[in-house]
Amino acid sequence: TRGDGYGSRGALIVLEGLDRSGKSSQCRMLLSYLEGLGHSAELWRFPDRSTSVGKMINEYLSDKSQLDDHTIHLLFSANRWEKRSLMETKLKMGTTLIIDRYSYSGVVFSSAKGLDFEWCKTPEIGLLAPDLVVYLDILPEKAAERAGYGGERYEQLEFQKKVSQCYKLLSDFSWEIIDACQSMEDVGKQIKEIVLDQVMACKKGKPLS
Ligand code: T5A
Ligand code: NA
Repeated sequence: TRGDGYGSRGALIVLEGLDRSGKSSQCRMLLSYLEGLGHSAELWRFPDRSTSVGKMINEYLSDKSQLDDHTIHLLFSANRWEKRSLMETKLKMGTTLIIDRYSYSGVVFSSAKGLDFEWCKTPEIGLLAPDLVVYLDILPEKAAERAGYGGERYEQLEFQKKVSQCYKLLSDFSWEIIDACQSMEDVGKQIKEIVLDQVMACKKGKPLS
């Protein structure tokens, strides 16, 4: 179905941030908000641990396997590539996709390990560009106080400090930076307004790139 019949499409919305910044919680709230307004929407996340590539990533993140830094970087990217055509189909059908992490996570986590910044970007070229990137901004020390921290490979304070610096290098004026230390409800309120603007702009024919 094509919504209003004029080629209206869904919006590609990406949430980024440090581990435990609140992305998953906000993505869920956003999904029910958009659905409540009658928009077609889905929640996706990367890594998508359900695919065969995703299973390798999951083993790596849970310290059950060791991989060369370049190898795991390319697997994270491959995990996005295997969903690319479905992503395009859904958007063109009019479904808004809310994505918990995307290429930006791929670049910042690997460059925080010391891999070349430009090299890290290369395998992402050709993936769909988001209509909006929302960055949940939190100090690494604050994120570390939240429940469940420390369970996976990258959840270490010193490393997350480097990740935070890499996000600052990568971000640009188009990102919406939200203070993630506010209550979940206040963070949610700010995100909803900005996202709804994008959803409406895409319905009116904003091109996909
Ligand atoms: N990675 C990922 C790469 O290296 N390369 C890549 O290409 C990609 C895609 C897994 C790891 O993989 C790396 C990055 C990651 O290290 P993940 O599965 O997305 O990525 O893991 P996390 O980001 O760690 O996901 P989390 O679920 O742990 O964190 P979220 O989603 O940011 O936070 P959330 O919503 O689960 O909340 C965490 C806790 O904080 C509370 C929640 O209740 C929960 O307990 N909370 C708040 N508390 C107070 N105030 C608020 N405003 C709160 N919001 C949430
Ligand atoms: Na995690």
